[in-house]
Amino acid sequence: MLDDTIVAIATANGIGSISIVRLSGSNSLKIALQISKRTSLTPRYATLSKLYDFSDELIDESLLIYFKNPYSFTGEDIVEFQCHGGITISALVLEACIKNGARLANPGEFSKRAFLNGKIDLTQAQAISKMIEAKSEDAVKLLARQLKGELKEFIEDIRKDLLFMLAYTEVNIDYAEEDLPSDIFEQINQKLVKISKNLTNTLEASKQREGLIDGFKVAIIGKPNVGKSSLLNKLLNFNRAIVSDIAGTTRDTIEESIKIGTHIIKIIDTAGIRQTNEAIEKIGIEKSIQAVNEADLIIALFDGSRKFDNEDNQILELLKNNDKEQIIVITKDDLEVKLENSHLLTFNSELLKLNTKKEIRPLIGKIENILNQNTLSSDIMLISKNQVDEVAQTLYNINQANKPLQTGELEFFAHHINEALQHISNITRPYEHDQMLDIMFGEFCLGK
Ligand SMILES: Nc1nc2c(ncn2[C@@H]2O[C@H](COP(=O)(O)OP(=O)(O)OP(=O)(O)O)[C@@H](O)[C@H]2O)c(=O)[nH]1
Ligand SMILES: [Mg+2]
Repeated sequence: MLDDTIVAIATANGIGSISIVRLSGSNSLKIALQISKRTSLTPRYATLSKLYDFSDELIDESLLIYFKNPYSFTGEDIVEFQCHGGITISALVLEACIKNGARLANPGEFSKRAFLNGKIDLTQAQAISKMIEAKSEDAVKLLARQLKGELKEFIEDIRKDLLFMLAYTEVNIDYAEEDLPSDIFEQINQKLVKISKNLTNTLEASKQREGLIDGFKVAIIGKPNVGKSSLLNKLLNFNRAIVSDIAGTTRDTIEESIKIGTHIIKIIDTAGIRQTNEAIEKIGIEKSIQAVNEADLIIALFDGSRKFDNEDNQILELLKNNDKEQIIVITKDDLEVKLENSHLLTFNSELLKLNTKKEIRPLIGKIENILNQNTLSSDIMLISKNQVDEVAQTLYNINQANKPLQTGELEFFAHHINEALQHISNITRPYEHDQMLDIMFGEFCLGK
């Protein structure tokens, strides 16, 4: 039900100097006046006021801000209570609101109302939820662009072009051709080519930077005993993983978060990969391979103090068979060199020699460079799987529409454009065909 009034604690649940309780809905002002025993609140003014519970006992003195509809985040009447911090005071204010008729909001319900009231579209709603969990400064900046409406405008432009094509094609199918501009199909063709190019770029840019929003994953791999766990510990600056000279020490993947440059990344230490009949080690090795598949960047370790062997070769094969970013490291640089580099020189990337007991700054620098390459650009970016899927479907239909346009099979062409329109609209605001055609026909003013 949209006309009930919802309430929630908007700030994180914990100790802090202020916590905010937020009401939204038609009874927000009435409830706030009851709790504060005031007769009015001026919209957009901060009013210092005492607050009382249902049995008239004083619970806090807080700042109240009233946002009158439609000039609020949700488009409804909103009142925010900026109470003193901590868990207890905000819980008391929340309870007072509920006793006075508000309902506890469901997760995301404020944003949902903003969407339903047309204050934000789906791209902006998604940007808000991702922003809260953003793992890097670049991700925040990108999401801020999206919140401002960058993706929304990009999609809107494509939508308008598709609608233009569809409207003219349907008119052409249904009415006489002489009413239409003579170069209409050339115009449509040009728009089609432009959209296809833009969407292809967007998909590619988004795939390259997949880890930007959810945090990049970096997997450390290598045969047993090369020094993977030693490297993890060094990166974390504490002894997180057991290190020993027994091959097969790490049995399970170990995931930790660290900050490199402006990025919070997930670093994964894996079980050494080798042939084994040992059941548990086998499961661990399967998880290592899974970590390789899920990672954005692979750090592959080779032991400089041992000769290149079959186990190293297995790691090389893994690297050759995927297109992830890779850093090749030769470990134990302090010991006598026995590894023949020739096996590793098949790779384009330079070999980084490391002694994990000493300095690993060159490696950190290299990781940071790779992460930076995969971050901000002026390209339009998609931030979720559903956006990527919908754009891919749109692009598919745009490309399918090309042939029937050339051969004059306008029904087929219209079918694909219509499909494209449905998919692109799912990103911002699901679309209803009849309604939109009415609008477009009105706008085109064919006057017939
Ligand atoms: N001299 C030297 N020894 C190292 C270096 N890095 C690691 N080691 C030693 O190599 C041995 C294996 O190190 P780990 O970090 O446990 O190796 P791992 O790759 O995690 O091994 P598994 O978990 O068994 O796959 C330990 O005895 C480490 O102390 C290094 O840079 N120099
Ligand atoms: Mg280990």
